[in-house]
Amino acid sequence: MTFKTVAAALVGASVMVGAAGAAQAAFVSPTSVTWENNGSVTDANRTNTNNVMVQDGKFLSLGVGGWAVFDFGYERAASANDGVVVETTFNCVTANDGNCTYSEEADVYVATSWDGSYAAGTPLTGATWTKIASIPNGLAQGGFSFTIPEAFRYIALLDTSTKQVDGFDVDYIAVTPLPAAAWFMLTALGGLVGGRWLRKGRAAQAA
Ligand SMILES: [Ca+2]
Ligand SMILES: [Ca+2]
Repeated sequence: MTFKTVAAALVGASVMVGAAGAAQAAFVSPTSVTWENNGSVTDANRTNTNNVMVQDGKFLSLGVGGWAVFDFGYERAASANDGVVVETTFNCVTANDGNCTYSEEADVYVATSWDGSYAAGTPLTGATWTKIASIPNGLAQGGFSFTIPEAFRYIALLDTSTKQVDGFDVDYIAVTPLPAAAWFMLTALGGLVGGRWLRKGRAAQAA
């Protein structure tokens, strides 16, 4: 392999990675939101589930110990999904534990299926929920990103706040899937470059 060929292959690789990166940044909002008011959220501006669809400062309050389930439409494969949650806390000053001094927190769960059921006091039912992250509100004002390590269709946020009656306030939630086609390109390219190096190595040995 000449130097020019190597350079061309590397330029090609960076273009492909760039394309994949752009695709990965495409945010997908939930197709529906199920939220159960636990009685502690009374402001009409905090009870609209559509508020989570756009990052705009309008939010859905979970209520202390409350929860919401976000349906992302269909089961998504185990690899290459990231999630992001934006929380709103006015005048947040982040303390050492990651919470604002006005602290609110939520745990993140995922499931591939959910029967839609819930029960007071045991909010996460009707599915095999797996906890994948905890979000302190001080780290979520600009967006808290987390990796989703397994297949999922549903994401649930369960409020774990201890003090503030309105609980964790969800301004925005989305997932950022990397399309299968992008993975295919990267894998194929990796094989191509690797194969060339391998052949070069063998040629050197033969000489
Ligand atoms: Ca808040
Ligand atoms: Ca919003």
